[in-house]
Amino acid sequence: MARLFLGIDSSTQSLSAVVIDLDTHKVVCEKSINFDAALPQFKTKNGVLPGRDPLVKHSPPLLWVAALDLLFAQLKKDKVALGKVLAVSGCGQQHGSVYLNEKATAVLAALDPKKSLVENLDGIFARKTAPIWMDSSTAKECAEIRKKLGGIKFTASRTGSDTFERFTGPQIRKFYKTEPKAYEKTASIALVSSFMASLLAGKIAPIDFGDGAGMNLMDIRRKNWNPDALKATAPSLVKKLPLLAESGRVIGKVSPYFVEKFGLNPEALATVWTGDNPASVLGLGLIKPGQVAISLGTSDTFFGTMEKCLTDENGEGHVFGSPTGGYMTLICFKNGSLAREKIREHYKISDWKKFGQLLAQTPPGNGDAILLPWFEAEIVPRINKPGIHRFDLDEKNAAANCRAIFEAQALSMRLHSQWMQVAPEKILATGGASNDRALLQVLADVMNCRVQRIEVSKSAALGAALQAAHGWLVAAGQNPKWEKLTTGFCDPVPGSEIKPDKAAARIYDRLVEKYAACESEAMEAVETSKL
Ligand code: XUL
Repeated sequence: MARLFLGIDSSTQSLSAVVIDLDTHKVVCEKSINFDAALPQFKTKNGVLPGRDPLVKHSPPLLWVAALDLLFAQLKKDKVALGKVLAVSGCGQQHGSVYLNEKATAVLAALDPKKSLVENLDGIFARKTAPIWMDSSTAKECAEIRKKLGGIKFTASRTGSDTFERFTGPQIRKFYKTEPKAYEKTASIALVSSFMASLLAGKIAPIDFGDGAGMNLMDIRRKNWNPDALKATAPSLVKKLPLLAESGRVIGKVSPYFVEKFGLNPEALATVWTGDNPASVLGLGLIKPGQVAISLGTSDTFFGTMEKCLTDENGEGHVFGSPTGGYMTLICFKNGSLAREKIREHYKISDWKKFGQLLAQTPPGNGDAILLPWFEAEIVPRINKPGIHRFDLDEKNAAANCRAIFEAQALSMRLHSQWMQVAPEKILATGGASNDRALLQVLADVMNCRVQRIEVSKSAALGAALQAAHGWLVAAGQNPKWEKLTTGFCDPVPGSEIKPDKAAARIYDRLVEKYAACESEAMEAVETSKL
């Protein structure tokens, strides 16, 4: 009998499933439910409820619940062999929080298959909506918690990150301050990931070390709730938070609801879910310490894996527990494709091929010219006031500006990932802009390491399916190796490897120093409003 494993990704705009076959090492099915299109009655736009305050971003948890019913119905309709699924795992958009009342435990334990999941769960919420990762309305709470924890460096070294508006601790504090009665009625606080896992398991699920690290509440080294962080956030929090556990750990058998309604294997195991980024790290095959992937999208994201826990004392990067047991880091640069496109538009360059040709007319290092492309407020480094800064760079020189934007982004990644103390052997590049060889060559030269493209469809849901398989094998008393488990699922694109040019790499070893100095100068000037 085929050994199938189901991974589910509960993301901002959709709920996706990937089913893998562990014997053939093949993906047997991929399915997605788009929230706005499939469930218009929840009135979301891109999965988020419209509202008056642009800083507030919430979603209705019942939307995710309804989508889970639809997803399973679709899998059944497509004749996916749900009866052969041995374990289910998943991941969720990080940081979002769901507030449950005292009825939740009993309701979860007795889900009635004759009713929909929404009808079953309607009465279990202490808060109708869930703040999600796009919410940035908690600047005050961030400052309060950071202060109580002893500043940026200490907050980051204890919880893995400085306080951030979207992180769950500051969100919980805001809820406690603004709706104290509803906070008091909250019996249990879940993350999106642990909430969805609870539906599958039919009981309150643990939060894992990956997603738990995105809360500013978990001790990143000891992997338990940090009493000081809990105290700095809200009262009685320890009673409201579930247990912490490693992702993929078996919680129990799946709820009979899914067995009776959709024909899921009654012996299938429900496991602990994780965050979408930790799951993607797995889905991209980053299973050994020191492996790095860069996703070149609207924002550029740097993912790295580390064996030991090091934290960023500047508080710019995040450290989460990795599903493979060590640690992973996530550094998000907001001015990614967005900034590249702005430069292309500014110089009226028709396409990326032409852009690459212009770039090739200039030498690596660009004659020491530097561009700081903060078209939007930047996350890394923290820049609240957008602005473009040129140092020894002529704005009229289109070719030099084309090179400058790519070099700036790669130099910034090199500079701001130094705290990880990881010298990658190879960087995997993914996302829309990873098709651009000119960009990847600059990346290889600046990082002085090989760069190869990887294209994995639904990497988060795939990571979750692999996590389900791992959890099941562990529960069966085996000692599965991640390397063996991931073989064939996430291989980089053959023939796409780019080698660094040694002479160019030496130039960038020097230029990164100048880049850092320009960055400090511009940041100081922004702070003192000289620019
Ligand atoms: C990570 C973050 C986002 C969400 C997106 O810190 O906020 O990547 O996880 O789903």
